[in-house]
This record gives sequence, C-alpha cells and structure tokens, in this order.
Amino acid sequence: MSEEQLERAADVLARARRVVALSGAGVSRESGVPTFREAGDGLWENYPIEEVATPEALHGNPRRVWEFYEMRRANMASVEPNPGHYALAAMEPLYEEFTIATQNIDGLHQKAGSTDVIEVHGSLWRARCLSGCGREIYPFPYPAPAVPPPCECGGILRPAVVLFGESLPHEEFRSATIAATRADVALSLGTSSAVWPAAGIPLITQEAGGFLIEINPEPTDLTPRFDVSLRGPTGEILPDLLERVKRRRAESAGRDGE
Ligand code: BJW
Ligand code: ZN
Repeated sequence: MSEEQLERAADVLARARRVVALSGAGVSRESGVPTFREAGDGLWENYPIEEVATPEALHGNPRRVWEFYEMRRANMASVEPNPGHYALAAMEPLYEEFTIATQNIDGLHQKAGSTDVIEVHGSLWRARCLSGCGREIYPFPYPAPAVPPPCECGGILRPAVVLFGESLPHEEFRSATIAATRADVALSLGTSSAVWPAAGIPLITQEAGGFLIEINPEPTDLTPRFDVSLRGPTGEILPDLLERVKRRRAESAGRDGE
C-alpha cells in the first residue's frame, strides 16, 4: 500500500469533524471470526445461504437456522476485539460525531469501547418472537434453552438478525443514513460491499459531498467509487491511521498555540 495514499487519508481524517464508518466481517477477521464470502473458510461455503439465511429457511426449518446461529454464538464466546476495533474506539473522541454503522452482529465494536454503534444487520445477542407477539429478549444468553427456543406466548423465538430479503431495521437504517449524510468522511472497512442497501451507506456521504476511504486487503465491487483505497488488514491500517491523525492534530494545535 502506498505511503502517499495513507498520508492522503490521514490528512483528510485529521481535518474532518464528522465521520461515518461502515464495517463488515473483515474487521472481525483478525479476532478469529470467519467472513462470509472469502474462498476457503467463508461461512457461505459450508452453510448454504438458502438453508440458513433466508426467511423461507427460518419458517421451513427453524432448527437448522438456530443451529447455525448457535454455532456462531458459541464461537463468539471466546473472541475479543482486535487492534482495528480498538483504533476505531480511540478515534471516536477525536470527532464531533464518529458513527459506526456495522453489518457485524458480533458486538465487538461495543466491546472495544465504541459508543455510537448502529447494528444495521441486527445482533447475535438479541432474539425476538417469530410468531408475532412482539417479545424481544436482550441479551439473549448462550446457549439457547432449546433449539429453536420457545417464546412465552407459545410460539418460537428467532435470532434478531437481518436475513436475505428482509428489510433492515427501520430506525437503525434511518440513523445510519442521517450519519452518512452529515459526515465529511466515510470509511468502508472490511466489507465486500456486495450486500445492499448497507453497501450504499458510504455512497450517501459521497452524494452529500464527502470523501470516501476504503480499507480492505482486496478490491471490492465499489472500489472504483472510493477516493482512496488502502490495501491491507484493518487491524494494521486503522492503528497506523489513528497515530497519523493524532500527530497531525497535535501539530496543528501547536501551531494555533504559537
Ligand atoms: C478484511 C480482512 C482484514 C478479510 N481486514 N478486511 C440491490 C442490488 C442487488 C441486490 C439487492 C439490492 N437491494 C437488495 C438486494 C438483495 C439483497 C442483496 O444485497 N443481495 C446481494 C448479495 C446481491 N439484500 C437484501 O436482501 C437485504 N434486504 C433488503 O434489501 O430488503 C429490502 C428488499 C427485500 C426484498 C427484495 C429487495 C429489497 C438484506 C441483506 C441481509 C444480509 N444478511 C447477512 C446475514 C445476517 C447477519 C449474519 O448472519 O451475520 O449479513 S448476509 C452477510 O453479508 C451478513 C453480512 O453483514 C453481509 C455483508 O458481508 P460482509 O461483511 O461484507 O462480509 P464478506 O464476507 O462479504 O466480505 C468480507 C470482506 O473482508 C472481504 O472484502 C475481504 O477482502 C475483507 N477482509 N480479511 C479487512 N483482516
Ligand atoms: Zn411470542
């Protein structure tokens, strides 16, 4: 990755007041959480989408869908945030607004200390009634009492995550859209930018005149749209960017004080 691109990103981030970050599975990769679409160990290679991640699967075979999410919840019990999550948490106080719209359902941004986190694809730690009584349980403890777990209304619970073909939670998507509209800079972090409408969140910032930075070891569907693309793992690049931004801020504070 070029030093010039890193410096350009650091310059823009040092001058920004409001930032929105869209995060994806790649951000948790260095914590040991598998991604969805990577060759070799991507989740969808071993768990076909139509069997575990659609409303049809949930209604047709809720046990199978729950087994998939219980497996993910079991893995998460031993997982910790990585330097990428911690760098994002450390960036938050440097800005007037620093909002993370995350597609991840693992809760690792919050665990690292970020406080302005919008979970646009739901959470592994939330369950809600599939039978429509409106009950929601948070935190939903691991392991589930049964698979599928019963709801008090006599129906069953479902994981509160967004499956293919389902709408994103209205309030969360609205908040993410507002944050993206207000941001001077959007960061797209560890996501293939293949799943919509979440992938479009940084583009909202661009349409409003903001600057787009992508961090990913690989090019993505939206790479041509970004102003700067930094090639590498978020666990290495985000801590480096944080240091560069802090140095610039300290230098300009020094100049202002002269
Ligand atoms: C690293 C790294 C390191 C590795 N550091 N990086 C417009 C166009 C086309 C289709 C659609 C459209 N609008 C809607 C659709 C349909 C559909 C969709 O997008 N389909 C596409 C796949 C074609 N979207 C939907 O169905 C959405 N709902 C919706 O639109 O409702 C309205 C509607 C209804 C009906 C019809 C039309 C509209 C809902 C999408 C829900 C997605 N749900 C999932 C699973 C639930 C949560 C869970 O189980 O975890 O969400 S799917 C899965 O993909 C998960 C993720 O959040 C999401 C995104 O994946 P992500 O995070 O990008 O992971 P990967 O694996 O794809 O990429 C990892 C990246 O990390 C890679 O790029 C690596 O290089 C990188 N990486 N190591 C940094 N160390
Ligand atoms: Zn119920």
